[in-house]
Amino acid sequence: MSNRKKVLLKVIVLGDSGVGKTCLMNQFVSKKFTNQYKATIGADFQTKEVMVDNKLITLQIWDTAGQERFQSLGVGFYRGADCCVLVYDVTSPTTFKSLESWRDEFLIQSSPKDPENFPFVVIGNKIDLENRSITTKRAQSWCQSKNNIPYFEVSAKEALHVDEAFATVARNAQAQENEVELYNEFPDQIKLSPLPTSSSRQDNCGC
Ligand SMILES: Nc1nc2c(ncn2[C@@H]2O[C@H](COP(=O)(O)OP(=O)(O)O)[C@@H](O)[C@H]2O)c(=O)[nH]1
Ligand SMILES: [Mg+2]
Repeated sequence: MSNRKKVLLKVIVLGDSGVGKTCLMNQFVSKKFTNQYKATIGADFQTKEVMVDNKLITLQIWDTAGQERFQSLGVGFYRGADCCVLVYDVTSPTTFKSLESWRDEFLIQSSPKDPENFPFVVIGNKIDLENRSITTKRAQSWCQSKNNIPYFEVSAKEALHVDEAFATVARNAQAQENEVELYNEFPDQIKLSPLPTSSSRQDNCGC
């Protein structure tokens, strides 16, 4: 049954201003890159259909509109996300350091059911530039320390590895969605615990 359902997965892209979030999304969705720097205004998200394990899914990718400067994106931005992409610029150490607070902010704002296993993907962008300052090893070890977040180094400008990164985003978002569906399919199981004894009933009174 669930195979015939249309699958729509929400992906949000976070990271400091200027790391290339909008360019990455445009490269992935429209295969376009523009050097013009302009804040995203209007459209909150773009969609793209991708195949994951022979199944067509629609990714709804949410981009910020410049408000990331103030880390105030509003709860609607985070709500119902199936995957969170954290982006930094490999030539900018500050943007790398910010990954930690973007991850924390996401977990606070979206409060996923299973925070430890929520699918993040980290992207180091602008590898076409000469002056990189964060080594692959350093970024990888941060990702490993956060429960093995998949890590990709890309260039939105040169269209390097962008599709690979988003293929993993799609696959992991899909896996997350399946887990949520499974959980929702059998809600009655939650009620099948034995009746509490009088002492434990006091413990569980919810006061
Ligand atoms: N060299 C290079 N510049 C990039 C790349 N991606 C984005 N940029 C530039 O970085 C600046 C910020 O990009 P933008 O997508 O607006 O960043 P955002 O604020 O995170 O959305 C723009 O001037 C882009 O042209 C890249 O892969 N390589
Ligand atoms: Mg932007």
